[in-house]
Amino acid sequence: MSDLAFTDTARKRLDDLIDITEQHLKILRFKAIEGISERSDIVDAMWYSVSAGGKRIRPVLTLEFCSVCGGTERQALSAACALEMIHTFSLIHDDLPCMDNDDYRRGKPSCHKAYGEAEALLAGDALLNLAYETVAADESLSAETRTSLVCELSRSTGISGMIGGQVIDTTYKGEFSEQLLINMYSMKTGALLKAACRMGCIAAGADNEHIEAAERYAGNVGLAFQIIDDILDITGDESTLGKPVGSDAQNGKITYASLIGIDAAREKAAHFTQKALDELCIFENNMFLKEFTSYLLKRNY
Ligand code: GRG
Repeated sequence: MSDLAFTDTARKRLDDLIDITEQHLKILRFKAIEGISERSDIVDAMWYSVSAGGKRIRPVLTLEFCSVCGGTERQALSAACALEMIHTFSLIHDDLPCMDNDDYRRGKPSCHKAYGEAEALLAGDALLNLAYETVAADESLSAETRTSLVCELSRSTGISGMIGGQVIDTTYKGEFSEQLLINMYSMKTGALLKAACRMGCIAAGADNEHIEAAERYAGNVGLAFQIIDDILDITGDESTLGKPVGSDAQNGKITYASLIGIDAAREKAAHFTQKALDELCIFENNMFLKEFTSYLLKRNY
């Protein structure tokens, strides 16, 4: 297993990519409220959650895959922000009383705690729609690229992606096997990460060989990421995580960590991380992606 340190150069690159994303999200916020005459609580609720922080992993991956495929940041920026909006939407809905019923997210009261349940539901819905609009209305991209990006977004969030995974998570009453957990994680967490990496490549005009390698990379990162998430839900520190720990056990959820034990789950996460790293060899200038991938495995938040 490679054990790359997160160097100052990689830290600086990560901070820059997060900054670029957050600056553009602010611009999109102002564009979104143009033409709305009344101040709306929904707009506040949407941006309360978007601007609450978060690791911005999906936009970072989109921007970086675009870069390693020879594209510019501008080419991937609307895709990156759209992904963060959809991700934030999924967190808002995931915290609702009818789902995980969590009171804290990203170190703040969850959206429904701050704004009410109906407002949180609608803020999530509005973010999903704004995400599609953001990509579809980006006139700096060709119509063909925009169509491909919107297809990636809708497929990854739909019934064969994030929603499908969440359906299994919330409704499956049978016994969870390791394979069923892997399938659920691939849909619930992996699908949006796959879209993030694929969309970066597509925005840069990359060929199928690179798009498919990015997808395999993301599939493995998604599994490692969700397994680490499970472990942190048992061993993590609430103030560092910015959300409650023990939520899975409280909701009676079987996770990879509870099924096979924390140490074995850590080994699995390392195994999937190595598989992800192996997929990066066909990309030039992949040093940041390699360091970032290893950094995700060691995260404590
Ligand atoms: C979004 C179309 C759509 C439907 C919603 C509620 C739901 C259906 C899906 C839930 C998906 C979900 C919450 C998956 C968990 C993924 C995960 C590990 C989230 C945490 O991601 P981080 O750690 O969060 O990147 P931050 O806060 O850092 O951005």
